Amino acid sequence: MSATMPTKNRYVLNWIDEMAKMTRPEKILWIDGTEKQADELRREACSTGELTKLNQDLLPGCYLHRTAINDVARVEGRTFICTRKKEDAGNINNWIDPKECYARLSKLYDGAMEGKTMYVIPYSMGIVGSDFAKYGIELTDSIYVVLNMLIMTRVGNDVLDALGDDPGFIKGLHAKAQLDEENRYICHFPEDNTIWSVNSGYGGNVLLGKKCFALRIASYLGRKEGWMAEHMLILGIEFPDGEIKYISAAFPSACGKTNLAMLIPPEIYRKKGFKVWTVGDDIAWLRIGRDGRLWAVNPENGFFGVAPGTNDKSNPNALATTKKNTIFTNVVENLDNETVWWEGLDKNPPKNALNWKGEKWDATDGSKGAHPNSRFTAMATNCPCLSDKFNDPAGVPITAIVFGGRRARTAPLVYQSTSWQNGTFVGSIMASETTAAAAGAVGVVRRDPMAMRPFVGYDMGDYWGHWLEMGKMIPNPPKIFHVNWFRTDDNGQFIWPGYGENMRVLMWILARCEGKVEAKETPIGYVPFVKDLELDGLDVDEKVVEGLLDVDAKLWLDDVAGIREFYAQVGNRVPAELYDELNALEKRLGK
Ligand code: GTP
Ligand code: SPV
Ligand code: MN
Repeated sequence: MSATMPTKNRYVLNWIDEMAKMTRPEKILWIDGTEKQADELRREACSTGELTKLNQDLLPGCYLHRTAINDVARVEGRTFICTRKKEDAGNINNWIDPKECYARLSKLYDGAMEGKTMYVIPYSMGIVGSDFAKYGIELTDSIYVVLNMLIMTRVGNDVLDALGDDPGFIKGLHAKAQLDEENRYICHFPEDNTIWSVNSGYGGNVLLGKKCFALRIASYLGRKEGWMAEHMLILGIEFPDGEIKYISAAFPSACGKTNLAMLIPPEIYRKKGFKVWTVGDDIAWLRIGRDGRLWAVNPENGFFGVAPGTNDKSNPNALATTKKNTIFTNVVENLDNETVWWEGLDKNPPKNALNWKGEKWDATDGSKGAHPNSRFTAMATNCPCLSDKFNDPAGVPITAIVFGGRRARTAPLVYQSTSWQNGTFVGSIMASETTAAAAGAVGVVRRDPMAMRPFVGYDMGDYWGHWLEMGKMIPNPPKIFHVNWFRTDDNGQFIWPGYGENMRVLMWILARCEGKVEAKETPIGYVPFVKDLELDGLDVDEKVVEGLLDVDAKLWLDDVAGIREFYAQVGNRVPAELYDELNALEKRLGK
C-alpha cells in the first residue's frame, strides 16, 4: 500500500493487507467521502454501464442501476451466523462453524478482485464521534456499493480519526465474484466483529453497514452491552403546543415502516397544527437514558426504500426525497425522457421503456416493469419531514413501541399489551405474510418476532430474554402496542385505508400512554372503544371499524397452537415468562 494512507491504525492496515493478499486487487482506493471522488466513481460506473445517468434537469444527481436477474433481494437461506458454538446462533439462524466458513469463503475470495479495484470504505453507524456511534470498514469491489454506502452511512477520513488506534471496528469484506447463487454467502462472525459477503450485489446482502452490522452484529453487541438494535422506524408527532412525542415501530420488511415514518397527517390533524417528523425508517438503536426513559437513534444516514407503491398520495415525502442525488435500483427506465417509473407511481406507464431487466417493455403485456423489491437510495437530508433531532447524538425519548405485520385476519387494527413482559410476548408471536424483500415465496404467513427473524445475530430465545432483561432495567419504559393495517375483506381488499390515516391509530396509542382514554379489555390486551378513535373525515363506517377491532377467540386459539410450534422450534432458551404469558393467553381465550 502507498504511503498516503489516511490512518496509522495497525489493526486496520494489517487486516486490509491480509484481505488484499487473498482477493488480489489490482489497486486499492480509500474512499474519503468527498464529492469529487464520488463524482469520479459515478463517471466510471456510467462508462461501464454499472450506472445509467438519468435526466439531470428533472432528476439532478440521480442514477439507475440494474442488478443481476438472480440477485434482487436478501437471501435468508444463504445468510449465516457463525458462532463458535452452534447453540449460540440458535435454531432460527443458519449456522456454519467459523473455521469451516472462513476456509470455504477464502476459496471463493481467492483472486476475486484480480484486475479490479478494492475500495476501502471507512464508515460510521451513528454520528461520528458520538458516544453511541460504531465504526466499520467495508472492503468491496463494487462502485455501486461505494455510492450506496456514501448515502446510507457517514463515510470519510473523520471516521478513521475518530477510530484512532482502536481495534474496535467491524471488518466487512464484500466481493461480487461471479454473482453465483449457489456460492452466495452472507456470513457474520459476531465473536470476531467480522462480516463476509460474496457472490451478491444487492442491497441488504452487500451494504454491510445496514442489516449485517446495524442489526445482526449490533443486536449481539447490544445484548452484551445492555442496549438494543431493532428493525424499527422512529417518528415524532408534534402537537399544536409544540410538544413532540416519539414512537418506534417494528414491521417486517416491506410492511410499511418507511410509509409510517413519513406519514402526512389527515386534514383533521393538520388543521389543528399537528405535524409528523421522521427520525428513521428502518433501524433503531435504543438505550436507557439518564432520565430513565428509553432513547432511540437512527444509525443510518439515508433511506433504502421500496419503490413500488410510492406515489404522491401514498407517500409524498418519500417521493420528494428521491428527486435528487438518488440511486434507483431495478425500476423502469423511461427512454423518452430518461426518468424512472414503477408500479403504483402513477397510472401512466411509459410506452418507450426498459423494464428492470433492461428489456424493451411496455405495460400492455401485463408483466411488471419494476421488480417488486426495486428500491431507491436517498439521503435523509432530502426528506422534507426530517426531524431536527436526526443529527442529535442523544436521539429521542420513546413513548410507545409498536409492533405490526401483514395479517389478513386474526390481529385487530390495534391493541395494547398489559405490561413490558406481555408486550415482549406480543412481539415474540408476531406473524406476517412474506414479501418480495427476501428471496422466496411471497404472501405466506410466517412468524417474524419483533420483525427481527432475519436479523437477530444470536439465539432467538436469548434475544427475547434480553428484551425481558431490558424491561427490568428501564425505570420508565415505553408502552407496547400491536397494529395491523392489512386486514382484508372477503374479496381480499384491504379494509383499513392505511398510510396517512394510520395517524388516527397512533393518536389513540399516545392517548393511552398518557392515560387519557379508557379501553376495552380483551383476552389479547386492550382494544379501543370505537368512540375513542378519531374517524372524522374518514370514509369508513363505524361498523367496519368495529369489525377491524374484533378479536376472534377461535382464530386466536388456532394461533396459540401455531405459537407453541414456533416456540418449540426456537428451542430451550425461550424464557419461562413467555410460556407463562402464552398459557395465560390460552386460558383467557377460554380453553
Ligand atoms: P423495508 O425497507 O423492506 O424494511 O420495508 P418497510 O417496512 O419500510 O416498507 P414500506 O414502508 O416501504 O412499505 C412497503 C409496502 O407496503 C409498499 O408497497 C406500501 O405501499 C405498502 N404499505 C405501506 N403502508 C401501508 C398501509 O398503511 N396500508 C397498506 N395497505 N399498504 C401499505
Ligand atoms: C429489508 O429487507 O428489511 C430492507 C431492505 O430494509 S435490505 O436492505 O435489502 O435488507
Ligand atoms: Mn428493513
